[in-house]
Amino acid sequence: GRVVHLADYRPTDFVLERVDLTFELDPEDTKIESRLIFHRREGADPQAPLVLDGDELTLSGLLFDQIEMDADRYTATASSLTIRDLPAAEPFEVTVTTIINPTANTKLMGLFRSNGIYCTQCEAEGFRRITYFPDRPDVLAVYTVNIIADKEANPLLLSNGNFLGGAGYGDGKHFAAWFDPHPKPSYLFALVAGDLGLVEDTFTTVSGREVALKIYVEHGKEPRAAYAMDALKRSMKWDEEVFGREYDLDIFMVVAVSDFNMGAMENKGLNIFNDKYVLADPETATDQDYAYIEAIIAHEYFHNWTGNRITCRDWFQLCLKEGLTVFRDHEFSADQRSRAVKRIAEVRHLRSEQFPEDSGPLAHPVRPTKYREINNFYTTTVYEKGSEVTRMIATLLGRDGFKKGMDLYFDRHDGDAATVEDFVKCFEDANSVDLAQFSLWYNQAGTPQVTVSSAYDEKASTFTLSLEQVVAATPGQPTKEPMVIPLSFSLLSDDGTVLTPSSVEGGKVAGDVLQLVERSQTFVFQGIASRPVLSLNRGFSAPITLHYPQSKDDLAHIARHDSDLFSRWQAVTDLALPALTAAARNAASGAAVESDDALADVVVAIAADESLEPAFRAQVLALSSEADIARELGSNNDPDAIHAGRQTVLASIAAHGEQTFKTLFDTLNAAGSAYSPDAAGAGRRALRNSALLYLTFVEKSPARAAEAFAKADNMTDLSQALSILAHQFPDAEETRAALASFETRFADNALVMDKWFQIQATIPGDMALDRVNALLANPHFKGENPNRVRSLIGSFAFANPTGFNRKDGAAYDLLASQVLDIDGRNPQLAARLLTAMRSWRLLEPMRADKARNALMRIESAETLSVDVRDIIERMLQ
Ligand code: B3K
Ligand code: ZN
Repeated sequence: GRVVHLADYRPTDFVLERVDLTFELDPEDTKIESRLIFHRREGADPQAPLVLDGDELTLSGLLFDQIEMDADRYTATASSLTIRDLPAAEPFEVTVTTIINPTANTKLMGLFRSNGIYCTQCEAEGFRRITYFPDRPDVLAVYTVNIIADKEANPLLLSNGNFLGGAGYGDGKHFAAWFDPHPKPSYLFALVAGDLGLVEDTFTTVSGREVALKIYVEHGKEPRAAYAMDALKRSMKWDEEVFGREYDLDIFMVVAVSDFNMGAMENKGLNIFNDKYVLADPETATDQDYAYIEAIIAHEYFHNWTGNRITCRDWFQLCLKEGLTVFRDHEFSADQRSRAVKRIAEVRHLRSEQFPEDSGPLAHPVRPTKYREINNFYTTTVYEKGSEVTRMIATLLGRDGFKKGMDLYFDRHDGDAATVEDFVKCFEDANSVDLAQFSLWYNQAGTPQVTVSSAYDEKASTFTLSLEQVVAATPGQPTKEPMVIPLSFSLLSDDGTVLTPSSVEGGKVAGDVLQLVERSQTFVFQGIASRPVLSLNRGFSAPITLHYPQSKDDLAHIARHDSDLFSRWQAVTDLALPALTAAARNAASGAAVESDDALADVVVAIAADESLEPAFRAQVLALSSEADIARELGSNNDPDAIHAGRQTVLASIAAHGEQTFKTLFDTLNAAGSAYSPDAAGAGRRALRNSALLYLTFVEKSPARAAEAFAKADNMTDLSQALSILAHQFPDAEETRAALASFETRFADNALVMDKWFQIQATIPGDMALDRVNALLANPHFKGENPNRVRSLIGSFAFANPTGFNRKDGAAYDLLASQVLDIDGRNPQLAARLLTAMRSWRLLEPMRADKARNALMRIESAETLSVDVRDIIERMLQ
């Protein structure tokens, strides 16, 4: 539990040349023999000992150059192995033997078993749970892996790289050998053994090499891997075409397992996936599931270059691979689907997850400077804000400038363990620019607040824009420097055409992007013949909060005319937010909520506009979430009032647009046409299901949703109908019947049962806690399966604002008890669940008080993992 500081980085004293691992697999007694060849780094202290990392290990053998090592030359503890009196220059070999119990490994880090399958998770520091090793990302070596196991139980023996060969032994065992020619850090090591079904295909790379593609899933589930395979081939092609990156081994494997702490892992040549992000067919997966599978298959594949070929020098540089790779998967999905709708979804996610993190007790820079537990830094700030920072580089340098920088990065750093500075320098060198001030985005936490005012001078034909930026204090960073904020803009005339200024003074403007670089700055646009309507931060060019008081008319003008669909969506959102916050305030004070016809007009008109893609219209109809409204209100939040106010606004839009919603529901009825998971089909289903939701507000009856549930021929429609029933009519007989039929039909499908738990855990209101308690006792609930825990406890805490924030604080107590219980077996999962309460200080005082009590109960527990201790202490600071 020591704090690690970026400033303390130094290279290892010893260079690791090669690694030879032999695994003798056994469910409870797996023996690992690890032969490591080292030499002392030139210039290193000739007396320095070799210190290897361990975690819950016991040493059962140690050889030096194949001879048993003298006991006085080494010290072994559970967490380290220190070897002294080592040669000053010549290479030497250390052979370490450990014995571990994969079945007892409930942390799901290192080597563990999932449904009888042996598998590994080594990022960030799981390899040290297998054997003593220099377990840090800047130690790169070439690995040979031998796996020995019972043949009948484990016909499949997999590791990284290319298959060397295998053979049977007389005693029912067999072995396989793998060699990975690409030097890699230990966090990219993987091993899988067991009995799995296989889906095979091939991909021919741009230079004509044939790559074998293999996806391993549980027997019987092979047909559900077809979409993942398709997504993989599209990813490989896209990376060649867009980033010029070709795959570099003869084989690429994906293994799907059911017990996994995260989404997936990019191990070299052997990706291991949470099966949630591999398995899909129309009957069991929603359109959202398909979109996630496409994005995550792509993300892990793209890591082969951004993460594996070029890795991180230390874990502070995590965004170097994660932010960049998220940017790459976002661009991939944008190219495969609707770019605008994808961007809207990204921004929604950023605002609802990253903005709260960035303004709360867990705020940290995209590149942190210290950590106690690195697993707690796989955050939305490192991933999603990291991606936004990469996107801003692309916006500032333009498409060609960005490409030049990326090409230089791949060229210059292939095979390296690199830093954020290395990355930024490539863009500077390739474009002859200075990105020093821009780099503050990596180092300063907090979401910049940009306040804007504007004035038009008709006589002078000038439009004046004044901008001011402020970044609030965050933990450890009381004061901030001004950042480089690239703002894409458009000046719209009365008829919606774009006005082009003859010149601009006051700062740098390149094309349609202006750069705010000072604390406050005024831009004057010359030659503007009529009063323009300014559309600012188009496409969400900068991850900021914009305060620009625009009239309803101006927002409606943008919503009608901007050529950027994202900005049109943003304008509608800006129109709707004041209505939603007013409704929440009124609900809190008991005042009647007035309906806003102007807003309803705009929303319904967009819903009915056939010239717009259905997915976009569905995004508009979704309105801001309760969490968005809470953020807008700031502090002293009453989740019940926010919920009640939002329901009223939905009802008034529903009443206003009843005919439109009926037409949409009837005409978008896809029954009869075969289901296809493509973006267009998904968009139609999304729009139809939004129409269904609005209609239930008008009809105040579960009948239509119950009928939709009965007629649904795919999981998207089925689960949407079930959600509407459960969330709008929790006590109806139709809801009880639908939940029961869903349970009976899908009892054997864990991923679908996760949806059953999730839908019920997110039913709003005071009964939610009792429901969650009953579900915890349901025989389908499996506390050792992370997906199931997230679908019940995670959904309740993260996505049920009224139910979780009940006034008596009992739900906070439930979460506290669950966190403590889960912490005993799976600290990473426990720490992640706990972050659901990171915004507790923004609640109204009574609730905040109850939340603090629950958090203090966790803090005072006798034994806590480092993971949970780190989070709880930062949350209470
Ligand atoms: N790199 C992994 C995440 C590892 C998380 C370790 N706690 C998956 C990914 O980002 O692609
Ligand atoms: Zn990643």
